[in-house]
Amino acid sequence: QDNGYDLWLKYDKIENQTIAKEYRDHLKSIVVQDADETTAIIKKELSLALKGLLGVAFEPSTFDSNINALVISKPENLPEDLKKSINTTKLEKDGFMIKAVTLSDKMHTLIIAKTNSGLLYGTFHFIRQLQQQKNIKNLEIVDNPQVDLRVLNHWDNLDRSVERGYAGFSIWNWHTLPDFIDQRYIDYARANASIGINGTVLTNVNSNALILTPLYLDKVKALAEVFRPYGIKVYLTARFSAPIEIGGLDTADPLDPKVINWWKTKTAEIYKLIPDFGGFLVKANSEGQPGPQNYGRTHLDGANMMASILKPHNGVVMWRAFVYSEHDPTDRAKQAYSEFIPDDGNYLDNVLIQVKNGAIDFQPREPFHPMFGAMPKTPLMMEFQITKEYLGFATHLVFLPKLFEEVLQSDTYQKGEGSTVAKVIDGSLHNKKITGMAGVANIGTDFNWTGHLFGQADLYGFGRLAWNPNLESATIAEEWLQLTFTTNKEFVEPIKKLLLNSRETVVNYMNPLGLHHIFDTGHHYGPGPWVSNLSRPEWNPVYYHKADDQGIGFDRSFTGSNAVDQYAPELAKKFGNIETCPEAYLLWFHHVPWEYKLKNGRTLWDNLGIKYQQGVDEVKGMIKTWEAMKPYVNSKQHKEVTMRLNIQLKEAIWWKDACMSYFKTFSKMDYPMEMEKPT
Ligand code: GCW
Repeated sequence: QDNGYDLWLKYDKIENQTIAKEYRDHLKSIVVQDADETTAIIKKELSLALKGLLGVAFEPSTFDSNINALVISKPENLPEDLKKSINTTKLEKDGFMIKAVTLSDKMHTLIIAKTNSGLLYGTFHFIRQLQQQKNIKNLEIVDNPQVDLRVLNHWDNLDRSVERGYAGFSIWNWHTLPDFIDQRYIDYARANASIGINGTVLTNVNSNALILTPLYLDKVKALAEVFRPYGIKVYLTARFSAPIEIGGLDTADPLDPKVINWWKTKTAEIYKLIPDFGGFLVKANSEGQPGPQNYGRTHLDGANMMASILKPHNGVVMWRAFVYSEHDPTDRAKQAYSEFIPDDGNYLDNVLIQVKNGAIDFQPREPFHPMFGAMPKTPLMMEFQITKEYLGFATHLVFLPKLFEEVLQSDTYQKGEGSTVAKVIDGSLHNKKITGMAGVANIGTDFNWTGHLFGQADLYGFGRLAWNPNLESATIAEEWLQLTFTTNKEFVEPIKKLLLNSRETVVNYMNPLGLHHIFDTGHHYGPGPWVSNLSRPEWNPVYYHKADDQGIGFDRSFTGSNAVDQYAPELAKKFGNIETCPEAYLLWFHHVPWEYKLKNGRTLWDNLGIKYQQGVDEVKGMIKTWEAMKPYVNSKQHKEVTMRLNIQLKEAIWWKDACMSYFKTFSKMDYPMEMEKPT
């Protein structure tokens, strides 16, 4: 029985005979031009797909204009007859074109790309059309990736534990590498390539420097070789103090010639093993990690030092902006902006600043990070978290592409109306030369890769949005459901709705109305708004909700921390005024009196209770909807999802009861009548 291992690459037989016949007629011969490692993968994928979907054995052939053909080729290698029928001016690097062409009564389907990776992406896209049983007669698609670096960040440690990983252990078996190549590595590369991911950072941003030692670099090389034909580059995290820890130096000062030299030699060593190595990802001076500030230097000094060394090798530095310290007691949300913005224009051109979607930390809802759009001269990469650290781990069902879409479609107003975050990320807002999107992976050794079966949708959606940040989450949901389960509308429609609502549901039962970071300490799983005894003030939930006898919420307006001022004037004004601030962000930006009336005429206190209750009720609704889906899902998977939904319901009630009874000690008001009282 299906155990979820195949992800969205399930090639089950197409039951609709009319469609299957039509496909078979159109795919009478398959022509793959070129012969190298990547085209070998393309052939293998096509043979798997055609056998599974249509029961057809795949025989590669040469082009014969008298037989309907699928032709996969770079423009210059196309058979002469076909060259005339295409126009490749819109085709960009790694993009692809799929076009149906009729030539003397025969119908040919062309997949054209300028690079091998492009051909592979085009092939996967074409197979998706078949899986979704789309009409292929008039296909005319040009699809170019809108973002250059589409990378996964694994927070995997060398002992195979995964920081914030909820799907088993790290899939990298460092012990048996480099000689043992686990089939998982190949399947991983295939799955990622199928959604356009072209880079992977193998190690945790918090991990030690051992990965940079020769023993481990040999293992990294082995993985890089598996990934290469799939168009995936390997990157590593570079611990800033590596020159001390593995280099025997007494400093890691980025301006010290010994240190510079150490990084130069190390980098050359890596490129000798892995000529297409992608570069470094760095977490510096954040949460106790070492960095240039330990030596009185800046992020700029650190990033540029590494970038200048990587430059001749065509490598990049992805320097994280997730920085905050206990020394700025007023508002942690402001620190990254203050530290990075002044250096806009001073970073070397192979530095990307990697910015989390919001200014705090992957909360169920945050306003977009004010750095987006505010560094016109510096490439800013998005960092999303695909693993659900603050959204119920791999236990709760929450469809993240909806969250990603909300962030990407937010308007920064940095170049007037319409300056969306998506335009910052795809580089179009300020003509960026290099662009990127990173996702903290939710992959582990669990059979189905992601623990919760529906976690696969988050991975899928991340890849699709990294390719095109303007894709709609509804489109992604529909695609994923059709590929993973069935094209039957009776299933797809209700479950699509369930997916699209699930994000608001988790916000309702965890962090409604702009509440944030009220999770229990360390693990960040359940509620812990009362926690106040941690050593660093900004780790305590009470720092964020600031509930007192008057009200609740963090005043980031002009009267408070003034974090609103980091946004464009239009937004600073809107967010900064309690009357115009969207209710979804109310307690993010304001300390609001308990009795304050919201748009529905009810008090803030009542609204909190109503939202928490709504979250609980919505999970009940999800359970009901899922229950009715039994006929469409295999019984094992159906049962597993049901069990997780039941936990989700229990915990939604836990969140409601814990938070409301704690906040009641301040508000001293009665629960609204809509809310089921804590027992
Ligand atoms: O949210 C915090 C996480 C840490 C993580 C850190 C970061 C990798 O709780 O586990 O460390 O963010 O993003 O650096």
